This record gives sequence, structure tokens and C-alpha cells, in this order.
Amino acid sequence: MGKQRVLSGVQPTGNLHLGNYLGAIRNWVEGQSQYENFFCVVDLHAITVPHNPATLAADTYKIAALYLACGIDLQYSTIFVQSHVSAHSELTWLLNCITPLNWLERMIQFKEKAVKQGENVSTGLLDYPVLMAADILLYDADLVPVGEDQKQHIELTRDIVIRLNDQFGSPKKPVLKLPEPLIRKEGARVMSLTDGTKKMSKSDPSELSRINLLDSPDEIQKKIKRCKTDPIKGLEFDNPERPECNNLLTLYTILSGKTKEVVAAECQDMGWGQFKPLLTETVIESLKPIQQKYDEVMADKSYLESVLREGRQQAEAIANPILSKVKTALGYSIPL
Ligand code: AQP
Repeated sequence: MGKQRVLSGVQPTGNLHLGNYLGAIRNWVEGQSQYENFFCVVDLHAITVPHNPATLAADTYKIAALYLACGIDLQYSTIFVQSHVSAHSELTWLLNCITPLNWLERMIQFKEKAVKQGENVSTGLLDYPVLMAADILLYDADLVPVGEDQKQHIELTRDIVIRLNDQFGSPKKPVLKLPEPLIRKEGARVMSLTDGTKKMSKSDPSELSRINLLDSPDEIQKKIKRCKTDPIKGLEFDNPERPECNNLLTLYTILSGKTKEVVAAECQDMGWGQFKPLLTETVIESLKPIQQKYDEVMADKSYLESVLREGRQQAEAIANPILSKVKTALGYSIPL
């Protein structure tokens, strides 16, 4: 039996932060040798909220370079840009026509982001999960490694597959494969530095709420120094009254590579004045090799472009036949 196939992606909307890294990319890197992997920069998703055309290309290069800098290895993984493979848009349309509107209106991410857009909320934002379903289904992906916030979208993808197979396939001959989410417990939901009850997010207006992978040591120090804490002495995990404490200890645990038990014992008598410098040092040291590799990759744009060109070819070789299969099942059978 061949390796299981993995697909995942990140939007080129601003800087990647520790949530994107610990919730998604770090897991891609750790699992990549076991699977056949496709990682895309989802630039079609990036325009579902107002975007700046002047920075879209630069942001897309940045995310692709960060994939390599974080350790995505081309021996096991393909990196490509979503808009380079037109099958993503085409399958989205076909899936749109079998997805009930009320399934999309129920999506939590849509409701949260739509509130921020007010009157200007786009049809694209509502349709975001269908585009995501197309991303996954075009590759017959078995597994989709994401953070906790994307779980509902994977469930919707599964509902779309069941409906499409039911209407246009047969139990013995399904049209599309049913994917599974791959969500790690640790780091699945990294919280904001300014509010431990909200997830760390690129679109939070406060820069102080997140640590970006490309932040300088000074910026990291400043953000941790000013992050929200509480007045209680001694640090502990899993106290619902202390969400910031749990979040910061979790970050320290994952980035230091220590176990939760070791960190619980190490920090139980600490105050914030002792813990914050420790966390600062750990974050800076963890991000240093990523930042160095990022600078190397960005210094050679033609190499990065060749990675994306090759990625596009490998992606199309899988995606185009699957798109044709869906079109045939839906009745598009007149030869070109
Ligand atoms: N705080 C988080 N903790 C754990 N995982 C997270 N992810 C995002 N935030 C956290 C995971 O990162 C991957 C890529 O996300 P994305 O950029 O495509 O979209 P997103 O989920 O919308 O990311 P942001 O930063 O939260 O952006 P905005 O502010 O635009 O909503 C996904 O696997 C996601 O689960």
C-alpha cells in the first residue's frame, strides 16, 4: 500500500504567527516523511476579505519561503500556489452547486469574520469552506493537518463528499475520497497574548496579541513583557480561571521540548518576573534557525520560483484527473 496523502495550506494574509506554526506547519514537518504531502499557499482564500493587490505576490512568496524555512522537505512534500492550479476554482463551482446554503451560513468562522466586514461581507467569504473542500478533494487527501479552528470546515468537506457520492456515485464506486482531520492536542489552539480566551490570529488589530515567526528578538521581548498575565503567585496548567497562564506555559512546553509534567514542576513556584525572561529566551532561540533559513531562501528568488513551478506541475498531475472524474460524474461528457 502507498503512503497516505496529506493536504494543507495557509493564507498569505500578513505574517505567520506561533499559532499557525504550532497548530499547523510544525505538524506538517514532523509527519512529512510518513506521508505524500501537498502544501499550498492559499492565495484564493486570501481575497475573501478585503486585500491589497500590491502586496499579494510578496506575501505569497513569504509564506512559501517560510514553509521551506520551517523544514518542509521537497523530498517528501510538494509546495505550490493555489491560484496556479485552476482546478481549485473549477471544482469549487461544481461543489457550490451541490452545497446547501444553510450549511455555509452555520460556519462559525463565517459568522465571526462577517461581523467584522459589516455591509461589505463578500460571497467569497461565505464560500470559503467550499473552496477549502475543493483544495482537499482535488488531491484525494486522506488527512488534513490543521488547527482546532478549522475542524468545522473539514466536517463540512466530509458532508459535501457524502452528498456528492450519494447523488453522483455509488457505494462501490464513490467519486471522491472522504478525508479525515489531523489535529494535534498540543498547540491546536494557541491563544492571544493580550486575551487568553481568544485565539492568536493574523487579523487581530493589535500586533501585541501575537508573536510572528519573523519577529526580531527585541519585538519578541517587548511582546512577552507586555502580555496579559494575572496576579496569582505560582504558575499552573489547566486552571480555567487562568487562561493566559495555561497558554504561556503551553507555549514554553512545546518550544522547549520538555514534558508538561517537567514544566509544571519547574514553574509551580515561579512568579511572572522569573518566567517571562525564560519564555522570551526559549521563543527567540526556537525561531532563530527558522529566521536564518528564511533569509537564505528569500535571497534566491529564482530558486523559490522553480520550487513553485515544479510544485504546480506535480499538483496538476493529481488535481486535473480528479476534476475530470467529478465532471464526468456530473454529466459533462462531450469531448473537447
Ligand atoms: N491560534 C491558532 N492556534 C492553532 N492553530 C492555528 N491556526 C491559525 N490560528 C491558530 C492554523 O493555522 C493554519 C493556517 O491558517 P490560515 O492562515 O489559513 O487561516 P486562519 O485560520 O484564518 O489563520 P489566522 O491567523 O487566524 O488568520 P485570521 O486572523 O485571518 O483568521 C490553519 O490550519 C489553522 O487551523
